[in-house]
Amino acid sequence: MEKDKKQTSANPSAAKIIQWAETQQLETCFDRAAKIKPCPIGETGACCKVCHMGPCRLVGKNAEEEARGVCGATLSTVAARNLLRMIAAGSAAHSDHARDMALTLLAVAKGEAKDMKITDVKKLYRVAGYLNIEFEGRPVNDVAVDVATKLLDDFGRQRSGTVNYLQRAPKKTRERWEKWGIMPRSIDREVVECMHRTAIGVDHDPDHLLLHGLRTSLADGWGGSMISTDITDILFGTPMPVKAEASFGIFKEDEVNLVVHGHEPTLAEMIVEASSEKELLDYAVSKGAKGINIGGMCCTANEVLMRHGIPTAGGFTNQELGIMTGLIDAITVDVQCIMPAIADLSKKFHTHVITTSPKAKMQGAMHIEYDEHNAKDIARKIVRTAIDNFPNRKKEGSHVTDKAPLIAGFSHEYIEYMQGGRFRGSFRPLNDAIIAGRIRGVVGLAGCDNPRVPSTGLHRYLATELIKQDVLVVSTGCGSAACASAGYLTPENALENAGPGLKEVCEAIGIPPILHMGSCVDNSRILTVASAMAAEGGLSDEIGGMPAVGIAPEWMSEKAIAIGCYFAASGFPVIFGGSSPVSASKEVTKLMTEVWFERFKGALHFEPDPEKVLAMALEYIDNAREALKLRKYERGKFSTEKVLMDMAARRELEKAAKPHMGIY
Ligand code: NFS
Repeated sequence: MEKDKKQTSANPSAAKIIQWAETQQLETCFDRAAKIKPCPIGETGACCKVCHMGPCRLVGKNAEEEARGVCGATLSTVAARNLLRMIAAGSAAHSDHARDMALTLLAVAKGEAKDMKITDVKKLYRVAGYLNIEFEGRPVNDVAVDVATKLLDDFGRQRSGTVNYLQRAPKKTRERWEKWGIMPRSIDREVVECMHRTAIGVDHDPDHLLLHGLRTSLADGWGGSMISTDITDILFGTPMPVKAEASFGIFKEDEVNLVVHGHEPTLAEMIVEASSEKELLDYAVSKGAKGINIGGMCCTANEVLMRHGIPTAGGFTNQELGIMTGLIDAITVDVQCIMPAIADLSKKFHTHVITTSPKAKMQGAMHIEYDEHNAKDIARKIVRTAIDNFPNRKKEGSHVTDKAPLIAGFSHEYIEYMQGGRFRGSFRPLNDAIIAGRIRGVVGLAGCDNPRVPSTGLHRYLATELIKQDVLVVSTGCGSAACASAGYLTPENALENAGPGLKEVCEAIGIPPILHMGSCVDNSRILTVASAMAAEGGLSDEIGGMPAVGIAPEWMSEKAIAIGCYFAASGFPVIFGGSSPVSASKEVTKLMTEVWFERFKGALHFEPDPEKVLAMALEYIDNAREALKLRKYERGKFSTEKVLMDMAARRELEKAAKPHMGIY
């Protein structure tokens, strides 16, 4: 990472807008990133500011051995504490979002949130099954009340017990957690304990601190994030493949453009519904527009893209650039990954930035507060605000017209279904394809895009190289947006770029070689898929040891750290791009790589060189194949006995087979 060089985006449309911004003296995160060099002490984890005797900077030649804070804290204590606080913040963000989803489900089930309903009853029953809640013969809303109540217990459980969904992990994975004492008790408790342990003068043992970090991250992955994914599916539908478009060309010159940005899907869902109401469409026409065009940004985009095919303008680094098209009449934001810069920037155009969460306001933005009890009316008010602003488009922005087609919507349920149909859905074909060497392994490519690198470029590079090497890529969050804007999320990409084995698999099922699995909380879907693969047999009988790796090449958010840690604790080797926030301490680095790998078969590495990231991922995959005694991966050579089912074969099976109810 060249931290003082101005970067641009690897997406040509974005790069065009960045260039245009320069000619207009408009500042972007790319300019600010070049201007602000990261503090070299804080960047490496060597700065302690948990009390006011400092901040203490633990630097010097032998800092790890000799440097001490005023209280005597060592560098490894300081680095571990800093990481723990990142995990706490990241886990808190996902899980607070999840709490709101659980409260919404409760309100819907009790009839207090009349504009929403339970859309996917089958998913509700599946979740009730995980939670040992009786569902047969009971009114749907009663089941939903019990489900929401039981999941809400996961946030504040005070005494005995652990987070409910840990039971969905393979037994062996759970045994490792038990052995090392990292079964999370409840989400809020683990987050609070992180803050307690890292306060001045409490926990000073780096290993002990980091183990609690893993426990907290598991509360995020198998708690908050998984809860959020499930409840969002129950309320708004479990995703299945859907066609859509990505990049800045999604904005329309002759329609009202309203962007939903942030993370929580509820208001965005209401806006999508409201935007097709006749009254509002007529109102838009009365203001001279031909229609109402909803677009998404960041992870809210992924939520509505997965369920409704709403187009996405991209990930984190695109938010200012979207406004610079001059075509956005209003942009709603709720929580997380929202740059405060957009409030000022919007003043230079006609765009209204509308904050909607009671938790998050911005100076200079309009505030229309969301309330689930009155959701649709609030959504209508927002749509109306955007329509009213349509005639005010004045400043010529940087209009770009490029957009790419994509297919999204690969929920774990659909991935199971596509491998055998409604009654015989299973993970057998995927496991067999890996065993046969058609698919070398699986990589979860996720996380932010970042203005300190050619943004989205690292995602693009790794996605392309991995599929060439017959690695199936599953993506979420801004990683998905990066691949989408590049046009990679299409079955044609498999034909053109995938290695021969992966290509065959993709052709047989008709899928892209990169499967968009949703928003950042939907990384939990990857945990579910990995657990299902372990249960299916033939590979590892736990998540650890699978030929599977997690990569977040452009990470920047604390949420990414929490995700990296819950993947590592679950048994995935994880590789992050960029610099390490604990690089000052060799001891902490060793704990997170070698020691975690011994204990959990997972690790968290930081590697700035994308070529090395790729090599490391392939090495992990090949080593796992070898340890599982699978045939050595050789491009174009695989056993032919096991063939994936095509559509016709799947239909045949469906006719005869009995229903299949998986536990995952
Ligand atoms: Ni997740 Fe990164 Fe933010 Fe979503 Fe994008 S920046 S950690 S991917 S939008 S949460």
